[in-house]
Amino acid sequence: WETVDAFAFDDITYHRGVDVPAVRIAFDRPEVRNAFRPGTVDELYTALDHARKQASIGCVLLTGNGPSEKDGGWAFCSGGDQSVRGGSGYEYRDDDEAAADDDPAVQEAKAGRLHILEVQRLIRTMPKPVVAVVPGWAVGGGHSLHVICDLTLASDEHAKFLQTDPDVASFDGGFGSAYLAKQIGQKKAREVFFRGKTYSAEEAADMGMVNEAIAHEDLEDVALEWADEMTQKSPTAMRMLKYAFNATDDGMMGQQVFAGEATRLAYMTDEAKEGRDAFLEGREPDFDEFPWHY
Ligand code: 1HA
Repeated sequence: WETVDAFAFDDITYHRGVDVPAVRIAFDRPEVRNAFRPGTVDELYTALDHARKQASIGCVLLTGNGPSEKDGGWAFCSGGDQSVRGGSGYEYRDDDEAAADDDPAVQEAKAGRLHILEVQRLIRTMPKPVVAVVPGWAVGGGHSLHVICDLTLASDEHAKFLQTDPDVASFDGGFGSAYLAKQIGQKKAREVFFRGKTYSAEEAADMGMVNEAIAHEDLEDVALEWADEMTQKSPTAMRMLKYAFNATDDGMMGQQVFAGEATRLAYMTDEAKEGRDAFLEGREPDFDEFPWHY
């Protein structure tokens, strides 16, 4: 990996593969089990959006750095940082970088943040696979993040999957719960939230929310191998497949995202060029040479 120099992040790290056209984005707050505060979410969004826009990048690995220097614990992400949870969401406090915003109106709008949901939507709609690489705890909003990723690989030794949302009076009523039910079934998804039991990587794989449990020391290498495989495939086919998998669960937005790519493909045809050229040349379009395919 090499560092992506364009950014100076505090709460995450961002690397680009040297041999594989993938990026590695990692939560970097291991002392709090990689909990996210508003600035963490801002940085995560920036890095994901940057990765989304790189034509040379075909895969994103999302993970958590560790272990904690305090107690050796590993984490993917433990969800929202409860120490900065205010009356209506998570708040910029102390040294949280993104607090620096002079416009009072914007400051007010940013008072209580739940914008990890914007990150979820970005992961969902970015035209390349995002793999959750889970080296330890995936808890609360961190659990929901792994759920929304296209694939999940987890450490067979340290990964633990836990939903604490109702313990801390929070609830992800979108992808974190309802989409989880599509992955593991209604009974199991309700158990995950209603009981708050901790599941191992093996159990999570058996349930269908983890693709594979991997030996801890091999986790990142295997993730890179999967990225290597996926990035050798046709970018257009991969993009269309991701959006096809999403479409039935994403309503009109799912149709819009899928159809947008169909439009892009249609724009590449001579038929579309004739439509454009006729307008620009101020004449009627002539589509006679283009058959009504069936
Ligand atoms: O549900 C949502 C949302 C829903 C809709 C829209 C937006 C949402 C945004 C966020 C969320 C949520 O994420 S709600 C759920 C919030 N997260 C939690 O309830 C998890 C809280 N943490 C734990 O349950 C445990 O810490 C753990 C299972 C992750 C790990 O346990 P372990 O290994 O026993 O470690 P522990 O000693 O508890 O934690 C190590 C340190 O990390 C502690 O700090 P220390 O005593 O060393 O100073 C602990 O306080 C800190 N820490 C862990 N998780 C968090 C945290 N600090 C702040 N926030 C955390 N989430």
